[in-house]
Amino acid sequence: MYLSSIALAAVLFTGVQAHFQLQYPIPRGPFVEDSEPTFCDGYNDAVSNRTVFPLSNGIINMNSEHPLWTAGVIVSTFQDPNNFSDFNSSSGYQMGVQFFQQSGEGLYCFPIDLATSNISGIEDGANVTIQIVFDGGDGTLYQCADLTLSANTTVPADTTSSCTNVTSTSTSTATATAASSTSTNSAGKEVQVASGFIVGVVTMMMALLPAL
Ligand SMILES: [Cu+2]
Repeated sequence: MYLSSIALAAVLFTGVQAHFQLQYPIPRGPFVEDSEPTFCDGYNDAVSNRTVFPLSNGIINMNSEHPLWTAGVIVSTFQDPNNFSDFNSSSGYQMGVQFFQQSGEGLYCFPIDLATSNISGIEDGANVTIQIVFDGGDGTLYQCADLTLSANTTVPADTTSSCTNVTSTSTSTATATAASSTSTNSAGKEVQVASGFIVGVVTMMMALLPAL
């Protein structure tokens, strides 16, 4: 009896500790754990006080409370995207960051370069919404941030300084360039392996995104 109570408490504790929280850019509203399995963490409408966000070399900063997880970012160019289809185009979900898998709990940063995303309507001054899609093993979770893109702004210093796993966004840009070139250096090979791995993750995650 005593042991089973401990086991139940452990399960409940895990549930409370789970999920992820978007740190930067600031989400539509305060984190609501119970709503995170739904569109934009339950916040259906765009906010009026948008974050002015870098058109190029942006960063997403989030806190993962799962040890192994997959994440990606979908983008809408609607003024008030309030359902998943607003993040879609005729060719599928508009990806700001392709799905990737990562291990580790705590703060994590990853680059987002919307200028090179090939999404129609992405330009200096555009109002867009990004939705972070996350799966740490207990279902697909969502948080949104409403942005105004700017070619003349950069990620705040206090955000970049907390990104211990990301030393430079320009490094990431260089890596992406290497992936599409015929370079045969060690960095290029590493990227090619990663790309093949990501294809599998994308296939898995696309099945978890709502069909449109
Ligand atoms: Cu969770």
